[in-house]
Amino acid sequence: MEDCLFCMIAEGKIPSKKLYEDEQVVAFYDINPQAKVHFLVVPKKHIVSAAALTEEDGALLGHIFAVIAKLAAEQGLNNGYRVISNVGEDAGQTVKHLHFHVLGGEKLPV
Ligand code: DGP
Repeated sequence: MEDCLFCMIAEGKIPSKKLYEDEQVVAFYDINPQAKVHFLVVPKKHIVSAAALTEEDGALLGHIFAVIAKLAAEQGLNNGYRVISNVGEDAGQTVKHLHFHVLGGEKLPV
């Protein structure tokens, strides 16, 4: 989708520090890290937020969480990590393309 930051990152039109990419998802480090390790896992398909997911996205979501687990292990997050997806204004969603924050590498505030 034009004018979507994460579509442009997924397409390589805007540079990012990528950790992983396959035909369905891309993962890259957050530009404004909120923990020692903070990366984003993003479907290449343009979905506005988790609120726009449908039953048809079930396999994609399963894949996303498998990728999150693999990357978290590779990043050494063996003591745990947090997965967050902000939905809408009240949650502070700034990029209107579904993404999962993965935070860890230290004890996170509760
Ligand atoms: P959210 O508030 O949930 O919509 O989070 C969006 C995140 O995206 C935020 O933590 C900062 C990150 N971000 C915004 N622009 C860029 C960018 O150009 N590159 C990277 N790597 N991250 C970005």
